[in-house]
Amino acid sequence: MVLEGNLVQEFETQGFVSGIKIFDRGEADGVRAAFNALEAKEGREKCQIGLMDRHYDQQFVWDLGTHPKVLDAVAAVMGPDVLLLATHFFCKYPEPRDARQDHAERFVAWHQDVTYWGLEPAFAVTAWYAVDDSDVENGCMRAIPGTHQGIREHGKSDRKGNLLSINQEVPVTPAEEASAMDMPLKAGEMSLHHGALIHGSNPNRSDRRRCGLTLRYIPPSVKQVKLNSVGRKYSAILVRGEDRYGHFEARQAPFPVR
Ligand SMILES: O=C(O)CCC(=O)C(=O)O
Repeated sequence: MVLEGNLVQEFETQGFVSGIKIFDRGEADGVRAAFNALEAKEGREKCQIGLMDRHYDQQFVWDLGTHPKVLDAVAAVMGPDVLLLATHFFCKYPEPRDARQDHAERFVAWHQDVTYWGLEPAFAVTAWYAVDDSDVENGCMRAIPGTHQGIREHGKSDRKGNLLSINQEVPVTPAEEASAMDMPLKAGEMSLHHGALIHGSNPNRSDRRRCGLTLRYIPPSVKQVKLNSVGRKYSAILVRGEDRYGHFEARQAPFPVR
């Protein structure tokens, strides 16, 4: 059992759980080597936030998105029927030390994922898999516990360097800011967060890369009623259980499930 009962309860009250072990060191190194090869092909600039839905052409991404341990954990908090909606790498590289004045450190502003995804009901679960060790120094994921109970209006960040697609940011109170929790992970571990949870991440102030792969899941009862923030209609693949709704066009699995 990947997620014990108390962790399911933690997810329900906090909106996230962290430190779920998927792979041991050796297996995690294998995933990192596969990502390194992709990075060498695509270049660092693109790897920051430009690698979307690579489960359609990268077997290692597909293998992660359909890994039984990942899906057991997702199903524990979401229910037995699971669609893989999207995948997206978030890579923050060490910032130049001799930063010029106009250099803006890359960070991820506070936001709720489902705000701009056009889903109804606005619900999804993200598994954030650590390709690299991810800690406070290199800008691990952070979240404000218990903020997943409703959608708030977002504005634009007035800070340069926000990696989010349309520079969105949700205002939070000083008390909420003070209650934020870090989610450090070793490579091969993952966290799960609710699509309405307020989360983000600070700049990478280490000399190490911080790469995470987000795997986005929804139950088949969710439909897309509007295009997402980048004008895109999702396709979704059933990866666990049954789809009794058929809201998304059935799409073939790109690789066999291992
Ligand atoms: O990787 C990060 O720092 C942010 C990821 C994120 O915002 C997300 O999973 O929605």
